[in-house]
Amino acid sequence: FLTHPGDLGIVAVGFSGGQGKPGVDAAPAALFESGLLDQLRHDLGYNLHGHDAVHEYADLVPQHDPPHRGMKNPRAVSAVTKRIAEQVYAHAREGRLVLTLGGDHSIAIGTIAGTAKAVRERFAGRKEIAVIWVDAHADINTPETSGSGNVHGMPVSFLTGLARDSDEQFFGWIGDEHRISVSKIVYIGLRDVDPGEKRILRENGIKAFSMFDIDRVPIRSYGIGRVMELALAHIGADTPIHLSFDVDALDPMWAPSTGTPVRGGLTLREGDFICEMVHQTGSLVAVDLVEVNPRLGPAVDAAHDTVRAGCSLVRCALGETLL
Ligand code: NNH
Ligand code: MN
Ligand code: MN
Ligand code: MN
Repeated sequence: FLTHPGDLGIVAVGFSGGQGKPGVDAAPAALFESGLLDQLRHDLGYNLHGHDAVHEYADLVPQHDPPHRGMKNPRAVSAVTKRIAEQVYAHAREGRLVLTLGGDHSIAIGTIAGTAKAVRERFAGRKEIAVIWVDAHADINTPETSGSGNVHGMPVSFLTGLARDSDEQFFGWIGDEHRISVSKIVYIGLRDVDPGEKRILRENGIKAFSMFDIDRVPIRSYGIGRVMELALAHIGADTPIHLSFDVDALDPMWAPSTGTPVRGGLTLREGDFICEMVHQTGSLVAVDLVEVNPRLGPAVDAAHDTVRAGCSLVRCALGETLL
């Protein structure tokens, strides 16, 4: 799918408006400071594009942004994700693999909208992307089922059309060309899913592998290897893949510095393995790494550990650890 597989478009998003905790906007700079760009350039040999700026989108964030249908910062998140969709689309249209560094997970509204549109155009509507969503959470609340009003818990409902708004300034800009079908999403790592989200997953027959499925206890669980086989089989060969990785999928032991840590998660090795398996398909078109918050965490090393884990996931998704 990639016309230039060695070319990597980078979108660094310093935005935190999809949730309430400041600091997640500082993740791209922290990842850069820890040497991620040099690793991608020198160790992995990518030609980087767009890596010199961390975007803050200050011009798109209004002074006054009262809730709409219970969503917090709705105008800001809508406008910023619309811009991100354009940025990701511009890279993908050039045949580049696209790496987006968040920022909170609301930004996936933009990244996935951008790749979905680029892939549809490239294949004249004959191909659709699949999305592998690695997360402790399903992020498929509608504005109406959400208990928090945080848009980072809603991106999948807007991307699938389960949530819609006709007003341009409240995600009305999302068109059919940006959407993905519910049959093309696979979740991995779920362990904190809201009641309304469970109903949405069930009613739409959405493929999801929870921590139970990944468990190492060989009862009715599969283990991560079998889960990845099943996940990729569900997507099918020759399908462009967008990997959206929320660092809170990892156990807080590995990634403590994140807004909503949930114990009982993936080991770093399992996270890396997911990324390696996806890389190995040769079908990867875009990767998001989100919810690293270097300002949070219990201990002094927490932020450092989380940033390092994030770098490791990205390098694995981009092929470093495969011989
Ligand atoms: N499900 C909750 C909500 O809708 C929490 C979402 N938090 C996340 N998602 N970090 O990945 O607000
Ligand atoms: Mn998430
Ligand atoms: Mn999450
Ligand atoms: Mn490779």
